[in-house]
Amino acid sequence: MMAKTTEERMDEVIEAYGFEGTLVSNQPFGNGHINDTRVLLYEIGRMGRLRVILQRINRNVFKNPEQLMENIVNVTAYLRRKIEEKGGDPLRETLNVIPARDGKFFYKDSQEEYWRAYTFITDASCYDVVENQNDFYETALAFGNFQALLADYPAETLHETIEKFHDTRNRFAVFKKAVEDDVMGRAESVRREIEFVLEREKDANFFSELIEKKEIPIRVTHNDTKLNNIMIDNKTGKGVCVIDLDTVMPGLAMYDFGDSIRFGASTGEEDEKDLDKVSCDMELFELYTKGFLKGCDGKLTSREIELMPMGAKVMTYECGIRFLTDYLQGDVYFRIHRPEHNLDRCRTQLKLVADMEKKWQTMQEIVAKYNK
Ligand code: ADP
Ligand code: GN1
Ligand code: MG
Repeated sequence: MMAKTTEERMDEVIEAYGFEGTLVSNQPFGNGHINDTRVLLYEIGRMGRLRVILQRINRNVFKNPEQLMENIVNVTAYLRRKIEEKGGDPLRETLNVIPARDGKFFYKDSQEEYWRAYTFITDASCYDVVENQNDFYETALAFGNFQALLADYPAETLHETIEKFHDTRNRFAVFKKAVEDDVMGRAESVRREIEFVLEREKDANFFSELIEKKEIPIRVTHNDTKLNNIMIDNKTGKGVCVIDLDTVMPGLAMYDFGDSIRFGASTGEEDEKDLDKVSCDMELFELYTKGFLKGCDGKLTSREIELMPMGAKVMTYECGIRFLTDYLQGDVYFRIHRPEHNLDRCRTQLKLVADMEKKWQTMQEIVAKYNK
């Protein structure tokens, strides 16, 4: 049998979901690097128009989509209860998975690809750079609150959707191997970036060693807390819903704090080519620190708070390593939109690391102010 065209596959998936109404449009959506996200617009008789998110899960990245969906369904059910208890709106403040016709929370198509559908969060937006400082503060509150809401979630019931996801020591080892293998013959041209990474091996080991010594608690964390993984309400400016729950797994509070800083506190976009535009903004760093700790609602220990600057540096460094590794391996992981996209992304991350090293004292002082 001939493989189905993309259009035929879309028809198959849409049929499996059996959404009500007339499909008006079906477009790619958002700026995620991993899944294929589409927004479908339906006209439902006299009731008006309604949008739905349809995503194809990236199978290269997520080896077990069924376990992944089990995590998401359980975590969102738990969040829904917590949000209701607090008098919030669970249809808007957490993701809601729409089941397929057969009642399953995913659809496996005839080519073994996995799809899922979410209700569309209306009147809210995702951003790739901070457009106003208040928004950033609100995202910090929301990501902190996300952690507080999940503080008592039974972590041992969660599947590890990506093995060793924030194991920076392992990321470093994989990177070294990619340099040795140099399958694309690109290593020579990025000697400086490689050296930068190699000189900081001790940073790659930092959290792994603390975990081994049991010095810091393992919590349920989001693990991918960049600005475009949160929806900001268009009217109120509040962080209304934390999205992209694929990587909710046991982790460290510093990962969530750090990943938000590397993306949101940067003065440039993640793929900015002009590195003069890229630095870690200390005002944004302070704002995020303040908001995140408020959102965490006293759940973090003083030791965890003290380690937040290190979380920022290690997450940024790790992301730089990952982009560079992907560049060396031939751009097999992150979606790219131009030939050297991963290299450009890697350079902004390494620039941020260097900038944080210069501002280290200030970062420590800011965090100390809120560590009471
Ligand atoms: P990826 O893993 O590829 O980053 P995401 O789940 O983050 O995928 O989705 C990509 C983008 O799609 C988000 O940044 C956001 O703009 C949009 N999006 C995802 N889910 C929803 C939703 N339920 N409502 C509205 N927009 C959404
Ligand atoms: C990916 O899925 P997305 O685009 O929100 C990646 C993160 C990286 C980020 C870099 C599952 O996030 O770990 O930090 O790109 N997600 C996965 O922008 O690998
Ligand atoms: Mg995303």
